[in-house]
Amino acid sequence: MPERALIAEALLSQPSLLPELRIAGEKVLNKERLTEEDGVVLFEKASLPFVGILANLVRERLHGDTTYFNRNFHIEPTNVCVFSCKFCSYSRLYAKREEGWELSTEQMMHIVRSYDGKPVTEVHIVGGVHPRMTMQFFMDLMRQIKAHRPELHIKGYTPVELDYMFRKAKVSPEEGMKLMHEAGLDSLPGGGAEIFHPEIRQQICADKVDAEGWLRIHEAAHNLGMHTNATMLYGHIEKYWHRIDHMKRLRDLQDKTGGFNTFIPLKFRNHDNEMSNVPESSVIEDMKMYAVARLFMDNFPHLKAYWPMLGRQNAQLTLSFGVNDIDGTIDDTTKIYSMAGSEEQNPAMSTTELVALIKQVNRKPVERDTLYNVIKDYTDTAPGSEVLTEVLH
Ligand code: V47
Ligand code: SF4
Repeated sequence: MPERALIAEALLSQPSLLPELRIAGEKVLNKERLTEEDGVVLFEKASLPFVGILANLVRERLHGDTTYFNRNFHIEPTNVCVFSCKFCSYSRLYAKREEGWELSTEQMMHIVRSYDGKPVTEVHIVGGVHPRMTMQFFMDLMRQIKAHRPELHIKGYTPVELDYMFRKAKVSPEEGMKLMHEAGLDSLPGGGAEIFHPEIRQQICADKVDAEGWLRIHEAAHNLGMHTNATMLYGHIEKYWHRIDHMKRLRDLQDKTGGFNTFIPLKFRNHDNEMSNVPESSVIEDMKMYAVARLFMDNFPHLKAYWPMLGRQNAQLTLSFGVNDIDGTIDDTTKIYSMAGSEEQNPAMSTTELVALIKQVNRKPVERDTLYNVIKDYTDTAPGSEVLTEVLH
């Protein structure tokens, strides 16, 4: 039996262990699904080492030491937004005519061209919801990107943006997704999910797409054969059961479609927004969040920690609490976190640094594309040799 399984068994044989934790732990050892009650119990009663050992067992069963990253860049078309999420430090309210940026198609194509010859595999397009940035506008942008660089994977637009565009264009989510896919959209990022339960959603982001709308758009994408991600904004006013409810809705859709790749818990940051009075979660809470997610989301292949948000050292730590992907970019220009007070104000990390960061905690760095096809295994590369590969690509 592998050492990790022995450790987990020893953990469950402790006489002082609460019976409900033993039941949940045994389910994990026997590869059985956790109920919602099990999930809440783990959050409420388990220690960090308890959930950590079990989550690491699941992580290593699924992926061994492999830790994925990819090379992408972001385009943020605008920070002007018609919505008014209370946690958002980034948007400028359209209704109040606040100053913001608004990129033209040509400016966005200029960003795309600036990566010519660089070994990026993905562009992540996400931003505020601007009334003049319609479905036609983005379909035209995507056609231009594909004409310029056909193999570049376009991951873009959350259901918040899509729902607004589709309603304006008077098309159903299913029709809208089909048109966007035909224009070049390859997959959806995980944003806009926040907390699905209306009790919390009403308080933090009442005016944007609701849980059913979010899930319907992802389901439509899955039915077209597209893969998508899912996030959860945690660590603010929600209770543990709201987190479990959120993850359960995602797990149910995944049972139906199998279209999700990755679950990404996003730590709420309280800098410069309308929820600045809400304290941020501790690092213990953050690691517990990742661990319980790995245990509860048994049908999600991947669990991602977004390193610009957590900082490099905490991102390393997540790799022992269930995480097998740390996103990773050569030049991440996203502002949504730096404006909310993330750990990394200038979130750019070279491949060399990212590989070293993963190796330092004895994991195997593997570069992937958006769909987790392996691009390069860096396990046996000498430090610095990535630079050569970058030049040669
Ligand atoms: O939905 C906004 C979050 C999300 C704050 O799919 C905040 O690969 C914390 O979803 N504190 C958008 N979080 C970004 C996103 C994402 C990021 C990286 C990778 C992927 C992927 C998706 O950002 C929003 C919201 O949940 N957010 N404000 C804040 N103050
Ligand atoms: Fe707009 Fe997104 Fe900010 Fe909400 S989180 S206000 S939808 S940019």
